[in-house]
Amino acid sequence: MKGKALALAALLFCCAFLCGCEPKQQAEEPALVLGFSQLGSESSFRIGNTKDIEEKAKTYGVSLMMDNANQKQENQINAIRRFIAYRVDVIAFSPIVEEGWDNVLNEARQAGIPVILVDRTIKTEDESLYLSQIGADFYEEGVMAARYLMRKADALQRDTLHIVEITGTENSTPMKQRHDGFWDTVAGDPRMVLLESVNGDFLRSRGAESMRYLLEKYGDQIDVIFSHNDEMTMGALPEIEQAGYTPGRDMILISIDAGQEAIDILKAGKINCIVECTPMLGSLLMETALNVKEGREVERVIHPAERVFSDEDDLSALLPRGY
Ligand code: GYE
Repeated sequence: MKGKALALAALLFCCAFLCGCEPKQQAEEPALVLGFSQLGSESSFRIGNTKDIEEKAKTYGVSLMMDNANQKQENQINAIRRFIAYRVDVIAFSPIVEEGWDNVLNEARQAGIPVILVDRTIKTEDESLYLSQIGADFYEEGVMAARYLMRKADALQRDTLHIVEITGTENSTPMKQRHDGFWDTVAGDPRMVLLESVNGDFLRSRGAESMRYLLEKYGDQIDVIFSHNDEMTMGALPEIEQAGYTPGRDMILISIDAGQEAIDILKAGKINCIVECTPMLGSLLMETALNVKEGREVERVIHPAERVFSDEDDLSALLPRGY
């Protein structure tokens, strides 16, 4: 026993000695320092997007400075200024609204720091203020939602469908483009009649409020609810049920994002169609930022592939959504 203990002690001593003699491992230099201003945490899309960017930064050896602006443009501008002061290699941000970025982006340019837009885009006189936009084709999402509704109208043999729309954040890219894509597509179809479009700011609470207002005003005139994201749809659902209607049957619900919670409700028959908007943009962002740092050309607009999930599909084998 004593012999064994001695042998073990000797072994431990040797190990400690050998480790001590080994050159200390240098802390690895990050591949790049990336400042990212996230716009907030308003939805499962946003939370999934933040998580994916954090995870992919680790995978790609990128040192990430992440700031959450809590739904305020002013906070995003301050974060971008901090990234400039810190002299990060690349700045990325998800602009909450489209306008009002030129000053701060000019400051980034003067400091020689390249900028990438994630998810949403901006309006600017000077397109060279950012190198690339990585995000969904929101116009196409609106088109896909409208095409589903036209197929549904055919299937139900309806002459008229009265539609209410609950839109996302005013002046944000997804709000504008989803609206345009949808209404441009149904424009030539006389069955599609807009009752009213209200703003729900992409929030569950505002989705509920909007739905209450619409139900009080239009009641059973409402045939279709086109909601610009899952969060607002899920806010609207209990209101519809409390008003005595069966969502998915008495009223057609169309949503966007396709996070797990909404997909489960679609499978249960209370949502009819969800257009995918994937928040998994982390890998594309890391690859683009690394290319930018190396001075390689990058694509101006990068859209992830997206699809539609609806009551037309068999979704039993669908993999977990991850957000
Ligand atoms: O659809 C919504 C989120 O900008 C695409 O923002 C994104 C939208 C997404 O809050 O849920």
